[in-house]
Amino acid sequence: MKAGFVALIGRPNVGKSTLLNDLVGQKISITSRRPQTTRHRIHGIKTTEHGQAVYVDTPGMHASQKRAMNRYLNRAANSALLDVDVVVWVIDGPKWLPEDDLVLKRIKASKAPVILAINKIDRVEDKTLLLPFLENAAALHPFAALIPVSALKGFNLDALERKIMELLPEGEPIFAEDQITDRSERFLAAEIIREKLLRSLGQEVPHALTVEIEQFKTEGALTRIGALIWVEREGQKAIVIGHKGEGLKKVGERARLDLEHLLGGKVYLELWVKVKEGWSDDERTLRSLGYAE
Ligand SMILES: Nc1nc2c(ncn2[C@@H]2O[C@H](COP(=O)(O)OP(=O)(O)O)[C@@H](O)[C@H]2O)c(=O)[nH]1
Ligand SMILES: [Mg+2]
Repeated sequence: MKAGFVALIGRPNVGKSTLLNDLVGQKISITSRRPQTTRHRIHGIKTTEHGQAVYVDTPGMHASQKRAMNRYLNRAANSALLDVDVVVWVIDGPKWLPEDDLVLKRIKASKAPVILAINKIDRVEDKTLLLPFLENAAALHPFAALIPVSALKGFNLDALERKIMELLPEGEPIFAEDQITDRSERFLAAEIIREKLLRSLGQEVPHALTVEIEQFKTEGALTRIGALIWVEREGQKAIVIGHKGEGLKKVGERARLDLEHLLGGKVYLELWVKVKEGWSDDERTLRSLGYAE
């Protein structure tokens, strides 16, 4: 049997979390086009007859270190590289940005074998572009493999999984065989609410937003969840709530459906929006809101 940790790393928005959910076969990590969708390291566990792969989803590596939140995100991403057996570096098709160079530097410092996963291949219309790109990429690092995939369409993931299994060390399963994540239902609930917010809001609010679960109570088949949505300014609060409360209502409805699916029962969800100025640039507040290693 094989067993070990597999880090999914790369710059923001390349599809790391989509890939994690696909590999595990269940939605564990939230996804959106917005920056900072993934803010935590999240384990997704996949056990098969060949062994157990513990995938570690990470925040995107990015250049900005300005705010405390950005520093936290980079720490969480970088430290994931330290103790893993295999690294899957995800890139966005043949689209190379300066932040990919930053990731390259980081993987050079890691001792684990690296698979380059060229994702979003469904978007590459002219496949002849791919070959010269792969040749150039192969020269950057002694990769264990270069594998074109589409996390969204589920294309070529079996090849990726096979290569990962091959590279994992021999060992006994690390987690119980039926466990699929290391995160609590409470954590997943906060994330689901944040995903619905990210997907319904414009460009400006995502960085300023976090969700704190205040109440999580199971009463038979019903779960009562009360959550605080923290933003940084009054204007953002108005945007989240929306005209006559419609914005918040939609977010609540969408989140409730996902939560009922996750928990397998009825959910009673209450959301409040509150302002805490500068929460994302204050180390202590960040820790109190769960942004701690
Ligand atoms: N077309 C296409 N879009 C994808 C693919 N994988 C992910 N995406 C989209 O890319 C965006 C970012 O995905 P996400 O998994 O959150 O990226 P992350 O920031 O690297 O975790 C989302 O809108 C996904 O639906 C893919 O294979 N093809
Ligand atoms: Mg992500």
